[in-house]
Order: sequence, then C-alpha cells, then structure tokens
Amino acid sequence: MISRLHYFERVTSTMDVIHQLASEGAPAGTAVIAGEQLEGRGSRGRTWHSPLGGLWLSVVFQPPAVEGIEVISLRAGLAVAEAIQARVPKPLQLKWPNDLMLEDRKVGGVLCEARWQGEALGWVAVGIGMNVRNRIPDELGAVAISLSDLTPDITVEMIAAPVLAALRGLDFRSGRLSRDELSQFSRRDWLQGRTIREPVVGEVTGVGEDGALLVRTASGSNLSLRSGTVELAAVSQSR
Ligand code: BT5
Repeated sequence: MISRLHYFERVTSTMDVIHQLASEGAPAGTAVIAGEQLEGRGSRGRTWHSPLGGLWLSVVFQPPAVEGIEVISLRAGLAVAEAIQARVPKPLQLKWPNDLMLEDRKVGGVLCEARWQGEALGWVAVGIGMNVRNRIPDELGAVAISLSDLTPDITVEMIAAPVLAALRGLDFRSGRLSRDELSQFSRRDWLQGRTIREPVVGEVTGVGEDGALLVRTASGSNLSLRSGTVELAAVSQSR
C-alpha cells in the first residue's frame, strides 16, 4: 500500500517535501507532517516560526483548475476551524486572507502554493501551521497565541487527525464559495465590521464568493480586494 502520510522529525518546510513528493507522482491527499521546520514559510517570503510542539502539515491536491486559489485558502481555513472548534473553548475566527485567530491573536495560518507543468496546473499544495503547545517567539508574544494557552492539555496528536481529515475532505469542484460556506465564514469573520487603513481605507463588510475581501470606503463605494495584507486603522492590531 502506498503510504499517504509522511512524518519527519525535522524538515526545511513541509511545503518543500510535499512539492518533491508531488513531482514524483504522489497522489492527491498525500500529506506531510513535521515535528519541526527549520525554514517554515508564510506568504510573500515571510517566515513562519515552527518549533517543536506545533502542527506543521502540508497536503497535495489536484484541483480541476487554478481559478480560485484564494477560495482554496479560505475554504481550508474554514474547514480547519470547524474541525477543531470542539477542542477550543473560545471561537476560532478567520482573518482574510489566511489567518486563524483566537482571542484576537494569530493561532495559525494557511499557505497555498500552485505548481505548473508547462501550461497546465500540476498540483496545489495546502500548508497549515497551527500553534498547539510550541513556544511563541518573544517578538510575536503580543500578536500570536497557542491553543494550549486556552486548552492546557491539548496535544498535536489530538488535532492532527481531524485537521488532516478536514483538509482531505475539501471539495474543489467549485472555484467559488457556496452560500453555506459564505455564511459559515461570516460567523467566523474576524475582520467584518472593522475599519482598515491598508491597502485601502474603509470598513470591511465581508468576503465575496470569489474569495475577495469586500470593503466599503468612506465615500460609500464598495471595493473588492483580491490579494494583499490588511492593516487595521487601530494601531494595536496590524500584521
Ligand atoms: C501564514 O502566512 O500565515 C501561513 C503560514 C503557513 C505555515 C505552514 S506550516 C506548514 C507549511 N509549511 C510551511 O513552510 N508553511 C506552511 P502569513 O499570513 O504570511 O503570516 C506570516 C506572519 O505570521 C509572519 O510574518 C509573522 O508575523 C507571523 N508568524 C510567524 N510565525 C508565527 C507563528 N508560529 N504563530 C503566529 N504568527 C506567526
């Protein structure tokens, strides 16, 4: 039988390993978990701190088309939040485009990377990082949190299986968020109703079915942001 879950004590990044496996023909659903990542990454070249004690996981998929990679990221975050909510005493919220929030601090993040084979989409790797009981670096102490801060007994083993099952169960047939997904997202939407100052000034009204962030500006126009990093108008909450 082909082993579809690979565990490593230490890797550069589970994304590197999953891309390597996919390039060797690993089927959709193949997953990599690492105890520790030495070069864990976020989006746009940012660093993702990944010491021992967190869940560092990547899964490969072969979606029919790449349209809606933003949607894949939101869908993955939503599925993960729903899968582990029962183990966390406070709401897990989602901050567009890819953050998982707990008590107004970042507890996890999603990273999607597509790889092409010539003109065609080869595969999409979805990575999820979740602080479970790992140490948070001092410089992130005010903005990051671990699940164990609220659930002292929680372990990576307790959440790895539900998170993996949720990701493997993702349905890629639609490149658009369904009405149900939108209302689920809205219930967990951390940005909704908040005023942002970057990349535009306005109030966040939600996300659209294409995964874009919806913002109403002071002049009353409605904007749709496809990508970018959001900064709140309040000084204390930016990333
Ligand atoms: C993310 O990026 O939030 C996506 C993180 C994805 C990590 C997973 S782990 C498994 C797989 N393998 C990888 O190498 N990556 C994926 P972004 O939105 O760009 O956020 C990055 C920012 O989050 C950094 O610039 C820091 O400010 C902050 N950060 C870094 N490490 C953190 C941590 N452990 N907890 C909370 N915040 C962190």
